[in-house]
Amino acid sequence: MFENLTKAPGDKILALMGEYAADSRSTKIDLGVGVYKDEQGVTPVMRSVRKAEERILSNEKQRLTSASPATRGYGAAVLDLVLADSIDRSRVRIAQAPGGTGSLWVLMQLINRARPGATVYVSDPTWANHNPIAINSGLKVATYPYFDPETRGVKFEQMLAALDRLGAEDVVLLHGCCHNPTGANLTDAQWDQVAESLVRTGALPFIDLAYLGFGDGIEADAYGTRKILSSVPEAVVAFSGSKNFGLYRERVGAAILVARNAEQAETTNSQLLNIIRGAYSQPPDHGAEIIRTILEDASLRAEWEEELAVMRNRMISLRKKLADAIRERSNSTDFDFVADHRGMFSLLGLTNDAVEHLKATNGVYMTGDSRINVAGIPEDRVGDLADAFLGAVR
Ligand code: PLP
Ligand code: TYF
Repeated sequence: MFENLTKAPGDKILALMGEYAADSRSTKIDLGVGVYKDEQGVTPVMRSVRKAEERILSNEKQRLTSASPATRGYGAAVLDLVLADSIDRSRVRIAQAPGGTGSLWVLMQLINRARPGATVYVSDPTWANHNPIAINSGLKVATYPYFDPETRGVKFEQMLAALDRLGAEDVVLLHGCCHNPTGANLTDAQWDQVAESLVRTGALPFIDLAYLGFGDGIEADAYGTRKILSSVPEAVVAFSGSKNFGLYRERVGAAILVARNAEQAETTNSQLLNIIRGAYSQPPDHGAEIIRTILEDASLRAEWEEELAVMRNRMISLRKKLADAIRERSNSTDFDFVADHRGMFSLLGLTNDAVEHLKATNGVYMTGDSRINVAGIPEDRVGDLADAFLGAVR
């Protein structure tokens, strides 16, 4: 059987983690893998999460599976968080799913059932896992212009022109906020224009919402998603609770679908549930139960929002410190974009040689496309990093 297989390519981020671990220099800095880290370089378990877990463990009576991944309170709580009152819920369905990745997977499968071999347009560049998930689901992938390497902002005019050329048979994958890998995001006015374009063309918006609350706040970060969903007849959203609840390996997320009307929502949802049943039957429960417990309890929710704000503000402050340090040293505004970006990442726009140089000479690790995880910047090493970046581009 297996003798027919050739070796699959390894995962680049995992390889980078391995390289970093093997580096014996005490001065090394890890700006690679996309997990949040605090001042101590630790990815903490949030206090609100710990309290929710204690409550769950002491109240738990059974571990039976539920009738459907969609029925429990988790779904309603996530819809309240993501959509608020932007859209009539009779057209909306939600299924708890294993992480943002699992949500992307079941929604891509659903799209391929509806329109086999449809093309998903992704931003250039996008998260490395979008392409394989789409291809493995039977879909095709094409790109739309997004990141401008000159300004390190969004090439918005070109993006919009490309979206305007799409048809009702196409799918557009949009990062709801905190774009990975670039950190460059749309303004509210640009989201409005994207929504208008989608209404004109009828292309299906597919929103990947993996960092809600990591940019400018929950409400601000949800603007684009709510705008699109309240404008178009049909859409899907892959929500992840991995980052904003710090629940990475619990694999908690949700697949949300918006249909033209309640009847189509019911039919489409039956297909989604059928895909889930044939894939993994039931999603894992623990992470979802934590999120439900937090969102349904006023005091736990307030504590979670505070903890989320601490993470967000720390990333914004590190962005500003790094941009300031580089400006002071170079007398140039070339790296000011780092302070304008939002979320966990910034794409620096360095050559691969510069990335390799930083690794070899300075022990500074980032992904090969020159994406940095700003949460990995040590507060007391901002000056060293500024020197290293300037040295690498000189
Ligand atoms: N989408 C984007 C853009 C991401 O960056 C990530 C995680 O890094 C995911 C989805 C997947 O999230 P999860 O870990 O919940 O599967
Ligand atoms: O660095 C990235 O872009 C991610 C890493 O639960 C990642 O791919 C992915 C999933 C996850 C934690 C980190």
